[in-house]
Amino acid sequence: MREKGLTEKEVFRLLLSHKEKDELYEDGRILNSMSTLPLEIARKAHMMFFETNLGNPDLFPGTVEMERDVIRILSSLMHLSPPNGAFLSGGTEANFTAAWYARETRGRGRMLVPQGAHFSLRKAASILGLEFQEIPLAEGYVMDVGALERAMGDDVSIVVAMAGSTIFGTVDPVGEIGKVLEGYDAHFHVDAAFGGFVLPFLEDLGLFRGAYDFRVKRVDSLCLDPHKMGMATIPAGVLLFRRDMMAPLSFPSPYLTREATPGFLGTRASGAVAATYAALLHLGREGYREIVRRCMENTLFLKSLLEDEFEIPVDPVTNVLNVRVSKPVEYRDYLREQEWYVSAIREYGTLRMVIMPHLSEDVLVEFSEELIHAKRVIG
Ligand code: 0PR
Repeated sequence: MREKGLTEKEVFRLLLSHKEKDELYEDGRILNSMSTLPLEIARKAHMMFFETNLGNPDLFPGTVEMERDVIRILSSLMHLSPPNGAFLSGGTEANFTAAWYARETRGRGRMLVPQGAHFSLRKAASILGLEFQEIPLAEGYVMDVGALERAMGDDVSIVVAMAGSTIFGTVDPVGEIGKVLEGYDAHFHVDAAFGGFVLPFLEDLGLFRGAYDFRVKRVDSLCLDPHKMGMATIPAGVLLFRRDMMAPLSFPSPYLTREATPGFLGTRASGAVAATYAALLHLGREGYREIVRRCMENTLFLKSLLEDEFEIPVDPVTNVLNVRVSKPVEYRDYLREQEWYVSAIREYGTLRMVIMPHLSEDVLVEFSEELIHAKRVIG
């Protein structure tokens, strides 16, 4: 550490030099991210509450109220009544918390997830000492319910279904999975980190049918991320649950005014809670619907630009598009040299593009030309 501090001007010059190296969502060349430029009002709300600590709720009852409102609004969006949940830092912490609860209540059994489920689940299983087991996918890249049925047993602690999967954006048959689980005690968690802020609005638009949330009675918990399609700031994840899950995950905190503190984190950032609150109130259902409509239109537009040149393994269900390529990593690296960012999915031999709100039609045309050019170069 330097002995004498720098002036504000000097520090900002350094900050700027780092910022200049970063990519900007605004430039529209980021197609590998599930986060986007937050709403302006979310950014402002975040700044208003950046020093508030939700780990010390007695000092910040106003922030606690906001958190409760967010849980109430999102519970209603996911058909959970009465409202019940926790504001966390993202999908990783939410998936971990669901698995943690399962282990505390069901013991150290197996965790069953569909193949290609987000790696945060494998991480949670590793930390918690659960046996991680992948269930193969059926047609349409969703969990094979028959295979799940064969894999089930009384030693399963938790089953996870995806509603908007990371790789394909697909939605597992949550209702059918719920039926399979009826005879078992396993915890049933839905990872809607990405799809939670997409599917309700696709339903409004008549573009998606099927239950993925608490309308399925067997669903115990579900997570959705305001810092993905929720247009809020990072770090924002929400875990909703039918029965209180935090009680078994609470630990004595005698020197605080509360006797027990729930969940994994201690000091908890509140800026993203305020940002989520602001985004939800400002956009309303109509605002989110318009954002999702545009993302979905853009996804189908990009598909139309690419489908003559590339095989499309699955018709986009949400705003995620995969195209089959000969060498995914080479394609990704080639595109990165041209400052286009996509994900290489080695297991399935595809490139994945997430069509977030920061992407425009013009940019997608430019991108498709570059990708088709890559095919000429790489083959
Ligand atoms: N569940 C699902 C379905 C996800 O897609 C993700 C993240 C998570 C859980 C974990 O959420 P947090 O990252 O908020 O904890 N999906 C993104 C992805 O893997 C996150 C991401 C994006 C990671 C870009 C790396 C990256 O370069 O695509």
